[in-house]
Amino acid sequence: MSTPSVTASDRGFLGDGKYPGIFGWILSTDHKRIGLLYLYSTMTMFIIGVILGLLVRLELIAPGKTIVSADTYNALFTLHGVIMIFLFIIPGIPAAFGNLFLPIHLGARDVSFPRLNLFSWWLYLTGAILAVTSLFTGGGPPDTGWTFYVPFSVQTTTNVTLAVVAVFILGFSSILTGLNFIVTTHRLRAPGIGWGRLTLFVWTLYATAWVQVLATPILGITVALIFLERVLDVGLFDPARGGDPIMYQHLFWIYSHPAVYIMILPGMGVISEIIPVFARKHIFGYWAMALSGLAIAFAGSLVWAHHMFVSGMSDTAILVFSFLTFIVAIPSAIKVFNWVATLYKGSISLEPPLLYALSFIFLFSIGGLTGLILGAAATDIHVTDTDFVVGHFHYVMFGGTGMAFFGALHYWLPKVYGRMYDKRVATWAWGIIFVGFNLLYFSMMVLGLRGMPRRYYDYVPEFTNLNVLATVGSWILAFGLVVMFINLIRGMISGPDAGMNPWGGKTLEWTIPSPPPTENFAEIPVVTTGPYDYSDEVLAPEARR
Ligand code: HEM
Ligand SMILES: [Cu+2]
Repeated sequence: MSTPSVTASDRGFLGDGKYPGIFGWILSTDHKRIGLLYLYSTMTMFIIGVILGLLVRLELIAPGKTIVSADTYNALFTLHGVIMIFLFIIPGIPAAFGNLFLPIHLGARDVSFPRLNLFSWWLYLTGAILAVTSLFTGGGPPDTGWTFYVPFSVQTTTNVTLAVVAVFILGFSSILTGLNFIVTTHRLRAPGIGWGRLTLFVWTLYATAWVQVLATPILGITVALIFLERVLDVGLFDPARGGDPIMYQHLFWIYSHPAVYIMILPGMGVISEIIPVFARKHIFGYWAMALSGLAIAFAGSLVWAHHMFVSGMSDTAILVFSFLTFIVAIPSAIKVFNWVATLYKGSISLEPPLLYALSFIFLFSIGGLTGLILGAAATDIHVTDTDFVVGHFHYVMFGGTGMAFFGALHYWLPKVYGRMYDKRVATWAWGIIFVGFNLLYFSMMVLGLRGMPRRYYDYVPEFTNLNVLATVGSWILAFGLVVMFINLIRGMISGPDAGMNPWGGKTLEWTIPSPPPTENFAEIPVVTTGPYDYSDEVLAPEARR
């Protein structure tokens, strides 16, 4: 393969927009520019979310009032949750990195519907703006928790009405992106890319897209019902008028549990890209990896009521949902096993992307195993609505998807910008994040086991020590994040030339210049090997840099 060399002045898709200045971005239909729009917007939301999380933690450093009133506290954790879930973690990997790399992995020039793709971003932006507007308008920031449970969400005077409209719009953005990815994967694969040669990142995006398309409408309906209740007072969830509040919880979790897989599957895809590259080995069990993603998406759609073991359900229902929950652990464990098996006897280079991938495996496994404790009704009833749950889902969402997101930043940004960050600083930042993370969320899990309830403003003095530890952990974590971001931003602005293939990857993005040209490929590639074929490289360690 020829190696077109890239000069620093050749900015590829970053250089030539169709329109001048900012319009070349916000009106661009280039999947890479849209991917970057998503990246910038989801990162902004992440930073806002982190600040809110830090405030929640600061309030909890001591019993009683520390910095805010009880009502403000309720708003803080609600906004933290809403922003992190709907504006960061759900769109994060698929919309940002999926847009950037799905077409390239398929050997295509763009997604199937580029204008629809741009429209999805505009919907996202509209939803984000409305969500932020809901803080300052109506009765002020929503205080229901990100789950919007009835009856409180239809009674509170805070601006839930606007917040659910925002979520409704964000849902459409998610559905349209999903549709686009499904069609693109079916229709735009380059010659030679059969289903057995898709990258695992594409496989997980594909599985995710189906969940987005099938489950998100249910969320749309659910929040639309809250809107109806608040505006027209229909009584759908009011037992006195023949309604049912439990019905709301079913509707909410029929979407929101599968949404957990919308969050985690693309993260698993990222990890499956990183590990073979830095272990210099073919991924272990390609088909098991590809199909376990679909299995997770399918089985994960059947387990929603494990969030409702204490809400009032028949014993039979509890048993069935508990059993189904354990089933999901199987394909998840297959993935963990295969990653480890890929690393086994690999020629491992501990570069920053791999460090994040390793911490993903470790933290996601803790998240998954504590999930089993919550999936068993007997133990769940003991720890439900405690900080144990909060610790658990941060291990999965932040320790899992968040770490995958950071891994993706370190793996792919050199491709996107053509520049390299300082790897030593990146390694330090990773270490600081890892320590802070565990201090914060492990303390919260222990607190939960001891009975510290979730979403509580005040607590008994016995819980003080662990709460201080968790809050100090949040500062260490935040410090690590700042170092990581500054290092990445500096690297992308003024770092050294990264070259076409800094990691020695085998997937298609590493065969084109960095940054990629607007059309990706001068000629549509003809693919003759699988994406993780390292058989030719056993004797060429210099290719690793
Ligand atoms: C520095 C980063 C973070 C800190 C300090 C933090 C802290 C917290 C704390 C203390 C709570 C519990 C609030 C309470 O129950 O009283 C919480 C809840 C929550 N966090 Fe985080 N978190 C962080 C990052 C994240 C990330 C990355 C995500 C998503 C991937 C996330 C999603 C959530 C959700 C969904 C809730 C539940 C909100 C609710 O109960 O309605 N957090 N967070
Ligand atoms: Cu669930």
